[in-house]
Amino acid sequence: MNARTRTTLFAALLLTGALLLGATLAQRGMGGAPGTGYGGAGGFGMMGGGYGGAGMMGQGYDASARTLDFDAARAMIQSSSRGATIDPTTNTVRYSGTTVTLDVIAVQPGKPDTTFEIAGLVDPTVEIPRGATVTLNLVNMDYGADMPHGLVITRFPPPYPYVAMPMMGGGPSAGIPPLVARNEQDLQTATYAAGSTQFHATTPGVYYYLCQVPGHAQEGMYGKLIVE
Ligand SMILES: [Cu+2]
Repeated sequence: MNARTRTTLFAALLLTGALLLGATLAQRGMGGAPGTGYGGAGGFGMMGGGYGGAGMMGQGYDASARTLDFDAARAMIQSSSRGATIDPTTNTVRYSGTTVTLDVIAVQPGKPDTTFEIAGLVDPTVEIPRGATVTLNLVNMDYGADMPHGLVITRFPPPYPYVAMPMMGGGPSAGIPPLVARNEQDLQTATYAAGSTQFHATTPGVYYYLCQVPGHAQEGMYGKLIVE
């Protein structure tokens, strides 16, 4: 970890702490499991204050965290294609129906650094039908103490500055706070932090999903999300 990455991590911790202020929602499924999030007991925050913006997509502020083993993380890579129409040419993943499960991998092994993978595509455009209830799952498969990754959905378009969050005006509509990197280099024996949240895609339009860890969205860790 060099000085810059240490600074990045520290900034991420500060950011996460700030987001926890005012978070009062009951926590769900977060009781223990060291290493699944920041701050230990009670530390894996709800989206409360900082995320309670305009509610453009409604009810996206609750999140829960858990730890997956390699098989479970791999199963999530596989399930990320389920129910989706995948177009590698346009780098688009389209979902249909009223219930959508959106499985997102942060830095899937074998893919580029500082990216999201959905259905095998890197930072794809995601299309979701209007009115769908979306379960958003994120697993961080990256390695390195300086490699937490989270995900927020916002109207705010790229390019993103080093610290993207304050630029978002009314705030993100949904998201998952940063998840720690996997705990060891060996993929088979490592454990992986995962988080989930639900939101309703109530308002059509163009949104963006991005990693809120400082520097990551600036480096390109984002994609477009269209509610049709
Ligand atoms: Cu990130």
